[in-house]
Amino acid sequence: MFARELPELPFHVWPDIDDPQKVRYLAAWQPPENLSEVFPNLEVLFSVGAGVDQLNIATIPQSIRIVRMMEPGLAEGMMEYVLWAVLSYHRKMFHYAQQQGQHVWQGGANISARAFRVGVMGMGALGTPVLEKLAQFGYACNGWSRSRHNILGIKSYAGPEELDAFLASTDILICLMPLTDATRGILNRELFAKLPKGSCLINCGRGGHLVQDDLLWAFDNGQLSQAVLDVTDPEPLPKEHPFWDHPSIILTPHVASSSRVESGGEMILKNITQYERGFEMTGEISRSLGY
Ligand code: NDP
Ligand code: OXD
Repeated sequence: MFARELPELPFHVWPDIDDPQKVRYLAAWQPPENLSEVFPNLEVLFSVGAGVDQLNIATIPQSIRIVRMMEPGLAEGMMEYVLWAVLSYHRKMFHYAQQQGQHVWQGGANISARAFRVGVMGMGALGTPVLEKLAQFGYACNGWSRSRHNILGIKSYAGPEELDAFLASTDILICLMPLTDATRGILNRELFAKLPKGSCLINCGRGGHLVQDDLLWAFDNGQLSQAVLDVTDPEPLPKEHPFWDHPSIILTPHVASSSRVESGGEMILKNITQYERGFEMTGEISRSLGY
């Protein structure tokens, strides 16, 4: 793709990088810690994922711009995953899968999607299309983020002062925030206690958002009835970890979404072109906010 679209820009795949002094752009998940020693003339670091929490931003020289992945394939995958999890909870599919294991045939009522209030923490490149998709399916949708967002049909809550009101009107809580100093451990006992009793948690953000013991507390106290965790800390969890066999936890191995090769490559190409023309790049992070 690079050879076709930007033939004047030599493209190398690690570790076959030719002269590291000539490297101006790097696309990576976890680049080497001593980035500026390895690539002294690096100008832009592209994270191949949406998140940048895998980078040690403080050690990356200020002169290097950091750009995360924002591409339609990531959003599409996330919409599919969250829709699957919300529909499965609403239509009791996790419960029926357990029943099948016990050879039990016992149906339940047909409850409207409108009866479920879905709250998405993080109304960004992924949270917004997820909210829009869920609203199409009839769920009552709310979002919470640092700043207010105007999305048709979605109630937007903003900042710490509106978090309690958001939680009080959420039956299914979805975490789609970046992991930063401000959000680490945000899914904790205090937060769970503010949700209606028996709520469901879907964590597609990062394992570091969740305080694991507090999740077990929330089940023991009936505060939560179900969790779907696509991310854990560490990944994978140790074999003896209680989450593996917990009847109310569904674990998936960090597969909610990922960057797609074609559309992700196109995004990096487009950003390099923008950068070389002196324009803004899509997905450049704020170093002070950490996302
Ligand atoms: P964005 O940066 O586009 O959106 C982040 C959202 O979180 C924004 O709405 C932002 O608010 C909000 N936010 C950030 N900090 C806070 C805070 N302290 N309080 C309240 N809201 C906050 O990110 P993406 O949507 O692209 O991705 C989100 C995350 O999803 C990634 O960082 C990654 O961790 C995770 N992810 C997981 C995947 C998986 O497979 N499980 C795949 C891809 C991503 P505001 O709008 O006001 O800035
Ligand atoms: C990402 C991820 O951040 O896959 O893109 O988790």
